[in-house]
Formats: sequence, C-alpha cells, structure tokens
Amino acid sequence: MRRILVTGGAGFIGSNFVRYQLERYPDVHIVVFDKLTYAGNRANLVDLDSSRYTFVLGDIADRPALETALDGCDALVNFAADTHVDRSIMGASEFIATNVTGVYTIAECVRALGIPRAVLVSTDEVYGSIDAGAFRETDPVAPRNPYAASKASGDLMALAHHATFGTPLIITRGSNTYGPYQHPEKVLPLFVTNALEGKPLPLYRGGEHNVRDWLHVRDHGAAIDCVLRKGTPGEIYNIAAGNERENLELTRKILELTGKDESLIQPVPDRPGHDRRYAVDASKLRSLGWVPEVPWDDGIAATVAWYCEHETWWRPLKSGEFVEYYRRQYRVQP
Ligand code: NAD
Ligand code: TDX
Repeated sequence: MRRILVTGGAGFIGSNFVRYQLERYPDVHIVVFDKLTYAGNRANLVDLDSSRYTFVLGDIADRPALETALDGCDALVNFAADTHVDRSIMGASEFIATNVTGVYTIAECVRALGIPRAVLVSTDEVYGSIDAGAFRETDPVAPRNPYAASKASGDLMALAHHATFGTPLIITRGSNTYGPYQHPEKVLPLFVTNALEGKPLPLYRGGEHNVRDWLHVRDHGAAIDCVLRKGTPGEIYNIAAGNERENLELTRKILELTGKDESLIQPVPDRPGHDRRYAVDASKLRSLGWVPEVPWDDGIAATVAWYCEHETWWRPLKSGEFVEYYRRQYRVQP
C-alpha cells in the first residue's frame, strides 16, 4: 500500500496508527483527514516527518470533500468518530452525524471510487455488557448507551453495504485502549492528570463494580494494520489483549505510579446505564497472526510516565470548553 487515507488521524488511536505506519512502512504516504473537533489535535502529529503525510481538514459526512481526499489512495482506515460515552448521554446528535451518516458516506465514497480496501474501526461496546465469558464476532449487537448505539448502527450500515454492493469494508471491534495522546476526558488520562494536579479522581460507584479490558494503543494499531493487510472484506475482527481490571484496581495503580494516596479517590454517582463489563474473544484476529506485545505492567507504567512528562500537551486540553463540560458532568470545577 502506497497511499492510505486515515480519517480521524488527529485523534488518539488514529495519530498513534499514523506513527506506526510511518515507522513500519518506509514507502507509505498517509493522508490524514480530520474535522478537528475538540478531540482532534494537530499536536498529536507534531513529531512526525511532515514530508510523509498530508493533513486535510474535513468532515467524513461531507461526500465531495471526502471523495477529493480519497482519490488516488489505495486504502482507507476510519478512526473518525465521536467517542465519549458521557458526552453521548448529554446529547447524541453529533454521534449520529459522524458515527452513522459519516460511516455511510465513507461506504459510498469507497464504492464510487473503487477503493480496494477500507477498515472501519469500531468498538467492543456494540455487543453490550457481559457478566462472564467473551463475545464472538457472530454474536448480535446489543448496545446500551447512545455512543455504542451509534457505533453499532454504523457497523450495520457497513455490513449491509458490503452485502448489497460488495463494498470491501472490514470492521474491527477493539477494547478499551490506553497510551499516549488520549484526550483527558477518558478515565485513564483524566485520573493521571487529576492526580498530578492533586485533584479528586471521580470514580463512578466507587469503581468496584465495573471491569474494562485494557489494550495498549500500539497493539491496537498493529491489529488494525494486520486486518487492513490480511482481513477479509465483509468480516468483523475483535481486538483485545486480556488485561481485565476493575476500575478501582486501575485507579489504585495510577495513584501508586503518580506517588499519590487513596484520599484522592472520590466516589461519585454512577453513569446512567453504565455497562458492567466488556469482553471480546480475539481468536479470529490471532489466527491472522496478530499477538499483543505490550505487557500491562510495562504499558501502564510507560503511559503514566508519558503524561507526567507531557504536561504541555495535556494542560491546554483541560481548559476552555473542557471546564464547562467538566462542571456539567461532575458538578465541580476541573
Ligand atoms: P478520539 O475521540 O481521540 O478521536 C476522534 C478523531 O475523529 C478526532 O481527531 C476528531 O477530530 C475526529 N473526528 C470526529 N468527527 C469527525 C468527522 N465528522 N469527520 C472527520 N473527523 C472527525 O477517538 P479515539 O479514542 O482515537 O477512537 C478512534 C476510534 O476507535 C473510534 O471509532 C472509536 O469508536 C474507536 N475505539 C476507541 C476505543 C478507546 O478506548 N479510545 C476503544 C475501541 C474503539
Ligand atoms: O470520570 C470517570 N469515572 C469513571 O469511573 C470516567 C470518565 C469513567 N469512569 C469509568 C467508566 C468506565 O467503567 O471508567 C471506565 C472507562 O470509562 P471511559 O474512559 O469513559 O471509557 P468507556 O466508557 O469504557 O469507553 C471506552 O472504551 C470503548 C472509550 O471511551 C470508547 O470510545 C470505546 O469505544
């Protein structure tokens, strides 16, 4: 592959994926197509060789703009999405515009231009919560919050597009991802940066009830690359590394690594409809040759160290609109 369009490439997983592609494939050129919402950030790409990628400001729901950017590319990988569950509970119209209409627009453009392959990055949340065991790709979707419902809707549209027109779309469903350049609205960077600031860590329902399975962003990017090159159009691939942690355990680890004590933990009222546990079985992807390479203990230590060393990156993100969001979400100042 010589020229890949990476939509949402200025966000957390997208920018790490661009970095991975440029490191691994010396001949590839990346076109980053991103709307730069509050979650998109040119600073996520600032260390990269600017001759190896092109940045295009645009909305995936804008068909003419997307077609122009896609022309001449031999693949597309979509990371563009509205991604925060708590914001989707406040209002989901943007989630529908990007995660459903935007995905439909991508499918139409891929078909119209005859692009050979496109990977649509989705989430384990589409399956809903599971108390024991793990979901397989053949299980039905059962989303339980507006964000997850919008992602499941995009997935269904993509699968229908493949079935109807043969559009070469492939879906990945990754688990909770962590690593550098994640917006500090998400639990891990929020808790690390709050701890560094000596501020409370707002743990929903005290953190003993909910479990997430943590996947390092580099392993997530490598998995998407594997699916891009070896996956079968019309198929779904789950991605997970098997690092399940209760939220309270994750919080204690963050406090230990930042040298803070548990008095910073602030139990707060639960997220409405809070999914207890997500778990997916990634054996289909492993059969393509992917294996996660970042052990949890190393990954979490390196990630916390990265936020400690990059205050100039996260500090501006905890100002402006974020202050209003935080007050509305937690009923306190950030
Ligand atoms: P993010 O919120 O950090 O970044 C999203 C990016 O998409 C931003 O750069 C934003 O500007 C851009 N964007 C939003 N709407 C757009 C639009 N209409 N047109 C063009 N660009 C737009 O997201 P992330 O955490 O990197 O997630 C990337 C993808 O991975 C999403 O599809 C998400 O559902 C999925 N996912 C995320 C996780 C996780 O834990 N973060 C886990 C599994 C799956
Ligand atoms: O302040 C908080 N307090 C808290 O206890 C926040 C923001 C979260 N939490 C809890 C809720 C979840 O159980 O931490 C857990 C993780 O929360 P988020 O970081 O909001 O992630 P989650 O809701 O699990 O969704 C994430 O994984 C799947 C991503 O945000 C999604 O984009 C992805 O699809």
